[in-house]
Amino acid sequence: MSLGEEVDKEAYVITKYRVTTDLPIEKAAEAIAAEQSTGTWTGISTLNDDVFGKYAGKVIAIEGDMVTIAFPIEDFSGRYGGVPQILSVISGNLFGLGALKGVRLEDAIFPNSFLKQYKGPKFGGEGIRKMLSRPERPLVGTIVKPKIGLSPKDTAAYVYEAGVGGLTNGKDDETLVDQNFCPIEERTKAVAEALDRVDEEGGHMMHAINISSNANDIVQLAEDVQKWGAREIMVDVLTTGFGALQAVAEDPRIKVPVHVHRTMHGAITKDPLNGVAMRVFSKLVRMCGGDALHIGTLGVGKMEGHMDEGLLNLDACRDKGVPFKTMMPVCSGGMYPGIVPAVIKATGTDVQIQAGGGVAGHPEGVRGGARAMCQAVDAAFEGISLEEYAKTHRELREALDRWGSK
Ligand code: RUB
Ligand code: CA
Repeated sequence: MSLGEEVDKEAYVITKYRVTTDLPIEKAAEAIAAEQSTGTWTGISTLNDDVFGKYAGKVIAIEGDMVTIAFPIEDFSGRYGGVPQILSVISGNLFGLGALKGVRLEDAIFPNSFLKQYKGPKFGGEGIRKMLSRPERPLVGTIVKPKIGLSPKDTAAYVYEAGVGGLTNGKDDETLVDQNFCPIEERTKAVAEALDRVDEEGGHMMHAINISSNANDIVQLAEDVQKWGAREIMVDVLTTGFGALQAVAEDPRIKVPVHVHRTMHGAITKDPLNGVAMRVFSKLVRMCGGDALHIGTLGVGKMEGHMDEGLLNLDACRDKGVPFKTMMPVCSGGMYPGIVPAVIKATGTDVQIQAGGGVAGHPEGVRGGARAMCQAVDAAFEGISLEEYAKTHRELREALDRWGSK
């Protein structure tokens, strides 16, 4: 195979790298292809033509600084290995190559026959919508704030207020798991009781309990929190690991959706010339069974991120070309009512809009903040301007007065 040649898409994992180097780009591309497949730093007597032909990564295109490399599907492990082994090939040692000033894995395209080894989301966006009896409108969520420090009782009180204010989703923050001030068993039970009370008052809400923990604990902990009444669980995928996410999501005993947080992704995804694009992680999360995943606020909220990157993440959640249910994309990070229409305009309505400070910081407290977020979502869904909607919706008016709009 040579540059420009068509490849059999079922026989290769196709990867795209943005490369910054002083070497001729062809040489740099070959170095990546070799390092990540059969190569080492010098010629070796044990590499014969047969092995090279079957297993070597092949540079199939170079456009500007973008290099496309096809890795034979045989380079990827079968029964054992999973995403850890995939990452080790497509985003492994190459980052250490001295010849490269920068390299960023922008995309990875897997053959559908390969993807079929994975189960994907058990519930997906549609399943979550069904559980919440909310077929069309964007889901509206909150992250309990302050992110740490509240007791189980105070956490449950927050969740109750959010639920009666109309929110569909709540979640623990990414750093809260089982600290002394808020043990997970007590918190899960208290939140479950709060959600039951929300149901009794006509609401529909789920709250994701953060179970991010060690590999030898996480599946058992998922089962435990489910037994204690959790309606959803949360995994910080990059700190906990894709294998752990997959183990939890694929466990047949787990019958609640998995909300996936991407804390730490910025360390890897933020530099436009080095690292791994979030889109690649989004694809892997979907393979491993995440039902909902943070995708950023498409350049609007506090976590920066570019609109284009956000749209690529969105596409990874919803792409119908892969054999999995779609994931619910979660827009979160510096969200408040005034920016909801701009975000929904970019994402469409099949999205979870989520605010922590933008709910808890409302002048009327959590219930008022929940109402204001729901009102903003309703206005955007119905195509009414926030200013117009706020004439008849007090909580939205107060939110606009406090935080403005974009
Ligand atoms: C947001 C928050 C989440 C961020 C993470 O809180 O707690 O951790 O969404 O960022 P707040 P991302 O609403 O108060 O800003 O979603 O980009 O991964
Ligand atoms: Ca957070």
